Amino acid sequence: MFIKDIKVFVCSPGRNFVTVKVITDTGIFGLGDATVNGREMAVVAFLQEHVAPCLIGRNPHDIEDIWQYLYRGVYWRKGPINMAAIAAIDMALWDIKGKVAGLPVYQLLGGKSRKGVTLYAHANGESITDTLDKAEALISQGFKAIRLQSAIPGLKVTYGVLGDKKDYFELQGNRPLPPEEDWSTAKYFQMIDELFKQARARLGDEVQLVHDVHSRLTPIESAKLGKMLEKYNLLFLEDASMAENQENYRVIRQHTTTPMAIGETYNTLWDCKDLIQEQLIDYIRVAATHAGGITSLRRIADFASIFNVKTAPHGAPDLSPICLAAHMHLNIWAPNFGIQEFVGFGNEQLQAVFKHSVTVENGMAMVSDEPGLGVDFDEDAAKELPYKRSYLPVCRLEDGTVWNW
Ligand code: GCO
Ligand code: MG
Repeated sequence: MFIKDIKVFVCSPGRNFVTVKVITDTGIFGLGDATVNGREMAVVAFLQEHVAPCLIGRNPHDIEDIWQYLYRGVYWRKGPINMAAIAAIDMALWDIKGKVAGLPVYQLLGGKSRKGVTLYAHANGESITDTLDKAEALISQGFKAIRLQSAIPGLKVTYGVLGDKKDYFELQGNRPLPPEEDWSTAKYFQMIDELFKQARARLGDEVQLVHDVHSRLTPIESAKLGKMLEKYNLLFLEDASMAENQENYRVIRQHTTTPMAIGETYNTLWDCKDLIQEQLIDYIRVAATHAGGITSLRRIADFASIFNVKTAPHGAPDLSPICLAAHMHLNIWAPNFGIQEFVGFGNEQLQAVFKHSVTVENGMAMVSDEPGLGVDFDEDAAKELPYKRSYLPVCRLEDGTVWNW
């Protein structure tokens, strides 16, 4: 069996997605997600020009050797574009191996460690009341864990709060240049305690609560926030501060017992090695698409398990259903799985392009027993929805200084 062709597609069913199809001489193919939001065409060119030519003729079963060839074998390691390309090839090869074996990928990883995959859903509101109305609706659908984001009074836009007018799955702004958003730490601190105070009063103590700070705070501000929210017993605070300098989390950890989660922008184990090894975080949120695929995420999960760090894979709408499928197989296997972020299955266009076999009931997702990853990609439907240039927003403080988005 050998790799005969590698096709790269970019389509926009509401948002841009980069999809890789690895085709073998037997006709069996595998699919991978290589989407890097706002940098899609860089991954397409990288895959077509620099990765695909090296793999034609190779045995698709050599997943580990191909991973090492593309990572260790290359002088230019790491980086989001490189690792997304490696990730997509890796997912596609696991998909092929499963299809050849007639087994779902989780069986190749070692089988199930649990019945189903617990999800956290998003409640995003224009006000605290609006956010909690949405949270109540999700709880009544069976969700046991909810991420709360509420608009910050006095700011034009708040991360994660799109209102009812916009579809979360649609292009962020759909503008040919990056939209701008504003930020004020002082205004945020005026809102955040009240959000969780009212949340516990209305939703009770049982529901698990999560909040994404989206890296807007300095380490000492994160420490203050964690301490302030301790009484509301969060499952975790996500991306409280940037951790390009992993030492930052030592400052946070010295002051608060609120659990910390980070990792959605990380590309390798090296980006989170110290955070895990020194037990500065509680959940590692790396995504298969952005951190080197199933081979790499399996390694990160195993490393994290030694230090009591759980996995909580990124599940934003800019990861394609192929990535969600890869996460599902990892989640059902990983002994140290924590929780999966979940924003729904997207609009009709998205579901027409990507066919998946994940089901959700009572806040829990089930992985199907289809061989491989259990996803399919409709090339014709994708062709009807061409790529549109789009950017994530840029953030500025109120005095105009560029800040972390
Ligand atoms: C999340 C993320 C996303 C990101 C998006 C950027 O926790 O779901 O923070 O909302 O902002 O994936 O590409
Ligand atoms: Mg996040």
